[in-house]
Amino acid sequence: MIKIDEPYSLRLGSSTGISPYKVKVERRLSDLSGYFLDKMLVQEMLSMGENPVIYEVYELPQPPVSGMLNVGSTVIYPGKIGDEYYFTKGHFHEKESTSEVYIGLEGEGLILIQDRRGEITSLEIGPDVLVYIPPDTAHRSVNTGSRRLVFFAAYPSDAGHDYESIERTGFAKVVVERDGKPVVENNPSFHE
Ligand code: S6P
Ligand code: ZN
Repeated sequence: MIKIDEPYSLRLGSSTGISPYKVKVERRLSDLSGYFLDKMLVQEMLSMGENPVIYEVYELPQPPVSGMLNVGSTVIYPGKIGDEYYFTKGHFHEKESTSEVYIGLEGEGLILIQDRRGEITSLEIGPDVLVYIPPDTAHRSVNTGSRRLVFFAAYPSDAGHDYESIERTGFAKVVVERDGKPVVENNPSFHE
């Protein structure tokens, strides 16, 4: 058993990305209904009782105290809503000075990183790739592959999550399939 404040080691990989973990969060289509471009399709799927798991987060959280780190993993399942690949909600950290590091474990995808002015960068993630997320940027992960995308994350435990700010504007880009390949396009519903 891992105890707060004491040194620990854990294992990366397997079905949950990290083991052991303490908290599991599951996000289904119904939790993300306003997020995908094709809202009609989402409503149609939900009304037919189709509510797939889009992603799961496994975490070993610490108390929200400056200097401590949370570690976790995210598993995004392969799939699309229309042409749009499955993704995470995306968030800024409430404490704007906090950054984060992701390390790819399995599968392939893109991390969208957007600053307060709406400037956006997309970076590939996959096994043995580290992605650095600077302070005060919103981040969303997208599974562009045909298998699970799994990555490890470490971030200050007092960072907090602000989902509302980025939900209001949306991300400036979307990741969609065109001719069988992932393409990053301007988001027609983005508003600054
Ligand atoms: C936490 C870190 C990740 C995400 C996870 C799910 O700061 O960035 O653990 O929480 O990838 O994404 P979201 O946007 O639903 O929290
Ligand atoms: Zn984060």
